[in-house]
Formats: sequence, C-alpha cells, structure tokens
Amino acid sequence: MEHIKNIASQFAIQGTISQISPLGNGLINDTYKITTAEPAEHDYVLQRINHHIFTDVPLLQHNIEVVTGHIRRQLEKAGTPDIDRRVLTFLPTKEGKTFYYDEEKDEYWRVSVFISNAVTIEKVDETSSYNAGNAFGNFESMLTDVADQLGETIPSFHNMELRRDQLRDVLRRDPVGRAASVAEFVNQIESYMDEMCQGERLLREGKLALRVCHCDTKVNNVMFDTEGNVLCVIDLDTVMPSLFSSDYGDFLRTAANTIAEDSAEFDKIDFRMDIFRAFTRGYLETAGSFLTPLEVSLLPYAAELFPYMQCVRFLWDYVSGDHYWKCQFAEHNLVRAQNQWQLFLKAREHEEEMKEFIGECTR
Ligand code: GN1
Ligand code: MG
Repeated sequence: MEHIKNIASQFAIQGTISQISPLGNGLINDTYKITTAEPAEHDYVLQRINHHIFTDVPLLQHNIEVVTGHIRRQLEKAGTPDIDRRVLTFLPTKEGKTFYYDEEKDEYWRVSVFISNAVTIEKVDETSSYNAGNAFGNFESMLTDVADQLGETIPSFHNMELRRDQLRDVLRRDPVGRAASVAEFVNQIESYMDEMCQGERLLREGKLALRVCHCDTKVNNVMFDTEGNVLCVIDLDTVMPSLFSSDYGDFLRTAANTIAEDSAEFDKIDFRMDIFRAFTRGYLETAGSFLTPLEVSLLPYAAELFPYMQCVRFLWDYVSGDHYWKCQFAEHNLVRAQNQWQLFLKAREHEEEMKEFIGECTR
C-alpha cells in the first residue's frame, strides 16, 4: 500500500487520504478507491492502466480528456445540474498530465473523481437495456461534433475486414494444427463474409463515416443514481472512432444472448427480442437524432455483425493456439466461436422482425 499511496500523491488530490482499498471486479485494469477524511465528493478512483492491452497510454488518455471535456462543456451549456456526477473527471499530475508513469515499475496510473451515491447494474432486463440504450445513444450524440482528432486505442478494433484477414492468415499458417478440424465451420462462416464486411465497404465508398463510439457497451458500464436514473457512461478506454454499428451491435451481442457466451448448450441459444426491443427503443430515442437513414436501415446488420465478428475472433484465437482469451479447457475458444455462430444465425432469423420494430420506432 505504501507504493499505491505514493502513486496517489502524484495527483492533485484535494483532502487527506484516509484509506485506499480495491474497487470493483474489472479484469483489465486494477482499480482502487481512495477515501479521504473530507465529505464523499472528495473521494477518488485510482487505476493502473493495462498497457499490455492499451499500448499507447498517452493516446488513450488524450481520447479520454477530449471526450470528457467535450461532454462537460455540453452539459454546462445545457445548464445540467450535478455535472460532476454526469461525466468523469480526471485529475492532473504535478506535470499537468492525466496519467502518471512509474518508471521503476513500468506502470501507468490515473485518478478520477469518485461518483458518490451511484451504482452499476449487472442484471440484463428490459429496464436496464432500455436505459443503457438511451445512455449510449446519448453519449454518442453528445460526441457527434467533437473537433479534436481521436486515435484508435486498439487499432481497427471493430474492423470486420481486419478480423477476416487475421482468421484467413492464421488458417494458412496453422501454427498448432487445428485448421483442418475447423475447415467445414470456416466454409459456413465464409459464405457470409462479404455481406458482413459491407460496413468497411460503405465507409470506403463514402456512404458511412466513422463516429466517436464507446466500443465496450456492457450494461454495467452505465452508472445510475440511487433512484435508478442514468448518471453517465464509464469505462472509456475503448472510446475511439468506429462505425455506427459498434455500440449498438456489441450491446446486443452480450445482452440478447439467452446463455453465457462460452456455454456449450447451443440448443438453448436464442436472440432475445424483448431485450432487442427495449434496447433499440432506448437507443433510438437519443441516437435517432444523428443516425443517417442508411445507418438506421443497417441496425439489423449491426445486430448480426457483432456475434459474427466475435465468432471469427474466437475462432482465430483457437486456431492460433489460445493466446488472447484465457481458456479453462482445450476447446474453450472453439465452444465460444460456435456459441457466437448460433447467436448470429438466431439473430438472422429475427431480421424481418427487427426491421419492422425499427420502422415503428422511427416513424
Ligand atoms: C474482450 O475483456 P472483455 O470481456 O471486456 C474483448 C471484447 C470481446 C470480449 C468477448 C479489448 O472484452 O472485444 O467482445 O472480450 N476486448 C478486447 O468476451 O479485445
Ligand atoms: Mg470492460
């Protein structure tokens, strides 16, 4: 704890630190709560940034500064009360940066203001999905006019063509001899490849543009006050320019699956239309203002794309020899890929229903 206290002292913390304790259950960054002797508005969150996944921390923090600064100004302009609970605030170090690099340990750290009397929700139901849709749509909508250039914290993160090329490349190299056993599966996947890569094609043709997206739209990345009202969106490491499909598609990929993404009970998989409807309604209420007609018409494609892309990514890792996702058993990544494949097929079965519902929402 002495080390962590020393790190905390690098930032412009107001108040006297009385306690530092682990916070939350994040798998990527290590998070601590700094409690001060002063009232709760002066508590903080200290995080060690995982620079093995996010290799360009200055770029990452630049994105976060631009995005939180922009949202803050929007809220101020709108006269929104209680702004410090509606957008994250990062503290500067003595050098005026929003991160501190500990050379000795090769660690990157940052501090943000702790949002008091706030909760995150783990349960996916119609209410939380509606609220999350509304919150992520609002987040994107506030960022439509960001002037500063943002970088990709994970280059080409949600780029389907890149994921396609990575899979094809590893199948050719076949480093652990698994390619032959998945050849039939790959054939099925490839039969949808062109259709699934239409986003990148439309981008090249100038029919779609990149937007500032959150790119990790999990239900527990939305903060609520104790009455259940949305406060803000958190976990901003993956905020970057991406296609319209990212936030909408990735939320539904995780939330609309009837089973966990690594369960092998494939016959129990369905694409939950109750969650789809609730999330879509919430999302379109806020995102409807900036989405183009083409983007709206492609929302069912986004809902199919994300299980499909995740299937390709899991299969790529399986054929690579399991270096990216932790595995509990030898075929774990293959099971995950098959699970996402089933979810993709199920989502496709609901395509017409999706279109109809989106039509009703936007009429
Ligand atoms: C990773 O670690 P987690 O669950 O937040 C991955 C996502 C995948 C997800 C699949 C940086 O996210 O893109 O959809 O696993 N994040 C990264 O489980 O690759
Ligand atoms: Mg996360």
